[in-house]
Amino acid sequence: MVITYIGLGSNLQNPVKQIIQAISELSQSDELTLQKVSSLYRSPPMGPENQPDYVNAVAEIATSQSPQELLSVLQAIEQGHGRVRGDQKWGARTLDLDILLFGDKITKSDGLIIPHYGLYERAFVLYPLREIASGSLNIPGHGTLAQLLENCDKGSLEVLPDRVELK
Ligand code: ROI
Repeated sequence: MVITYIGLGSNLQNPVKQIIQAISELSQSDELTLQKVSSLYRSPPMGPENQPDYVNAVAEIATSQSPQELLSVLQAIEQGHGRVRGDQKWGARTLDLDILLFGDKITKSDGLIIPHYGLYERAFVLYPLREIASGSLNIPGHGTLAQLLENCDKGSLEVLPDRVELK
């Protein structure tokens, strides 16, 4: 079993609902075990500003799958949420599921870059991750989670009141 962290993001079609639904789908998947989920966070879009605010969360998952197999599971969930790929780079999306970390693995192959390139400096990833992981978490090639957070301003990242219940 490997511990992996998944970043969830949405800014279309009721983003809070999209994220809660995606978490529920992850919890029902036979291929993985959902262990922890952060609060939901709202932040203005990073990148093109002519799109709605985002809702983000981070989930901890244990899996015996390979990174590529896990990616396929995540992409199937994205597609179930009407995710259209090939649209504008960094454009609005109904659901984005990113593999942030996969144990201590570093990989760059077949469109899969782990750790995720956005992990190192994005407040909407690092703060939710810190909620469910220790500051001493190793970010392969980049020190610890606590070290990354030292250089990451919270900006206008905001915790939402919506709760996610894990059974
Ligand atoms: N901005 C925020 N705030 N949250 C995201 O999840 C997010 N995802 C993206 C881009 C378009 C880079 N901006 C984002 O893919």
